[in-house]
Amino acid sequence: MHQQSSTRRPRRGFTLIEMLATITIIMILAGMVVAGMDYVKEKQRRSTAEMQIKLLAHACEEFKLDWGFYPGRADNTASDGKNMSNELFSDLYWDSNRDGTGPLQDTSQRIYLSDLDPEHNKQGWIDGKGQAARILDPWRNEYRYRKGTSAQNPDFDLWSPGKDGKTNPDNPKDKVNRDDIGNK
Ligand SMILES: [Ca+2]
Repeated sequence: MHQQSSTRRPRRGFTLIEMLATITIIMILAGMVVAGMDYVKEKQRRSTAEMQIKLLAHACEEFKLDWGFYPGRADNTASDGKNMSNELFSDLYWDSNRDGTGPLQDTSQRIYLSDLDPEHNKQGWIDGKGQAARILDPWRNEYRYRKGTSAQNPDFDLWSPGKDGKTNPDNPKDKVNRDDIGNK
């Protein structure tokens, strides 16, 4: 009886190899969870951008119905659409009749997209205060806008440079365009 119990090895817990294997498996599982969450977040950001572009594009069409031209000053035809989101903001929300008075003083002017109200910032897309505000995509980059500059799209182009924040509308084959959202 005594001899039998002495031949049984006492349990020593995990060996180093077992510990390493366990930790590795936990890390792989955790990595999969994080990757899965990133994937879902990215998908959400993309669909948010698609929805926001639709909102803005619709407001641009409403603006055109009233004024006969699309938002943005005609002399500004930056082909990369940079630094134009403030002009969209101004024409669609802040000062659509271009008389130099904002919505607080000028209550008679039309507001084409109330979601651009910087006070409520319903979409979380407004950067900056008052008339200097810019419109950002879900990756916190400015939406790109240009009008009447491309042969494919004679009215206007409105797009997000996507997750990489880069876009090259002059070369459709450029890799940086792959994650872009919207028309250009
Ligand atoms: Ca891009």
